[in-house]
Amino acid sequence: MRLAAATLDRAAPGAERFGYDRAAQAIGIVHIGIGAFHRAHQAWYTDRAMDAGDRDWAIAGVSLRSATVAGQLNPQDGLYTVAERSADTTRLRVVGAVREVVVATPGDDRAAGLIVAPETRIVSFTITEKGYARRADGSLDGQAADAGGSVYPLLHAGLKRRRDAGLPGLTLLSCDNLADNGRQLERLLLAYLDVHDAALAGWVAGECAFPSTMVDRIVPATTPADLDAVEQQLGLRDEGAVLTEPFSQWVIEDRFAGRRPRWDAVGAQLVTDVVPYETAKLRMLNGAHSALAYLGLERGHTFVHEAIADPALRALVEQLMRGEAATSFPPAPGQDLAAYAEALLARFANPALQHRLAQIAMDGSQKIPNRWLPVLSYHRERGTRCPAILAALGAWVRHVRGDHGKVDDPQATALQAAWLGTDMTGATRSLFAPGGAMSGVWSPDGEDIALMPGSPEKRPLSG
Ligand code: CS2
Repeated sequence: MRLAAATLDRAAPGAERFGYDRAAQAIGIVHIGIGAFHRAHQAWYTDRAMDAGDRDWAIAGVSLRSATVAGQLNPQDGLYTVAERSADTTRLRVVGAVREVVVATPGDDRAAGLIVAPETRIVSFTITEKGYARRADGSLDGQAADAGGSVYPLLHAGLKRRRDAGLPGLTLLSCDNLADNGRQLERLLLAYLDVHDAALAGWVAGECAFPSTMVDRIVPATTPADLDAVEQQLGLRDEGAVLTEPFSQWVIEDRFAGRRPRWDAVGAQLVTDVVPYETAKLRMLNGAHSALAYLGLERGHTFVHEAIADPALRALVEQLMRGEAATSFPPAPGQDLAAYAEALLARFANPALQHRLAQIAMDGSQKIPNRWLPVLSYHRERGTRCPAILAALGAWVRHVRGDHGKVDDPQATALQAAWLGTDMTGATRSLFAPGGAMSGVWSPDGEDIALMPGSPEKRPLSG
């Protein structure tokens, strides 16, 4: 029997669930990119905020490309389970915050209609790094921004109708792993509107707010075996279940255009400056993740917990986090980066998560400029080297050649072209050269390249 409003009473009594009246809640949030991460993170916070008495923050999810999540959640009345897995237990919570999922297809204006609804106060985003249609140097890629599945035409249509209806502006809340994600979304959206509708750009700049956020929860892609395990424990079939770790963190810049949910009542941190948290997270957690992905795949590992148990990789990740990333920015008062590194190592070691390195290895061209390159550039200016990040960069350059199968990256063709008729050194140079897939960002020089393990053999580390 499938999870849905009518069957919820049959869920196993051990599963936690919301206690508020779902039908009485207005939709206050439109979330674009309703993948597993949103369901295990922002929707989970919102659900608990409504449980704590906050009202009218039901979420309408929007998918920009695929109908998969709509097919999972709509037959279940939006209900799904978050399964928190540690080494010895799995804790379930059925989340009621999501009302419906709409697929934004050309010619169907339901998604824009959600943005125009007067009760909508927040439009939030988990569209992944590549969803922002940025070139490597951070500027808007106009062609990608106009392509099918892009978020920008939808925002254009929805915000224009909102302004024309005389409704107040919105908070546009980026929840993706980009440095200063709020400012980036604002800059990119205004660049898009400047070309298409300059008057609307003025209205958006004046009436909308773009807080930055740091989001953190490890959410591996759900597998069929995970769905079976949740079914066993819940007593109902849930096609939309998501698996995650017990840990979760959300730091939000308190700069909203109107009212906001009381996410701070359920553990989120509302702060005036997100940057130190976001920088630590991107450079230490995500930077270590990407290093584990490319180096771990080369060493024959499949999962994060296996890679971090490999002594050579463990030592490299400690050097990357503590010696290179943590020394590359000023921490906020009271921010303990040594303890943060320790906690990250423990999270990576969680064997119950089965977090695939291949999932993290995707879209490297979009991730590396936030995770590794600012650290390398910081240390180069001071004349210090980053052997761990350079080793990881070497593994990434080999990865884009296709060493681990098809390269899953919006720049795959350009990345692979860098390898045509050349070796590791030549490929690295041409990736970062003007016109290369990574041009316009920090680029390694001869000395850096010399430090990148250059041989094409599969096991470049000792140990
Ligand atoms: C990972 C992130 O796939 C990746 O690139 O590094 O999804 C990571 O698991 C999350 O940012 C953790 O909060």
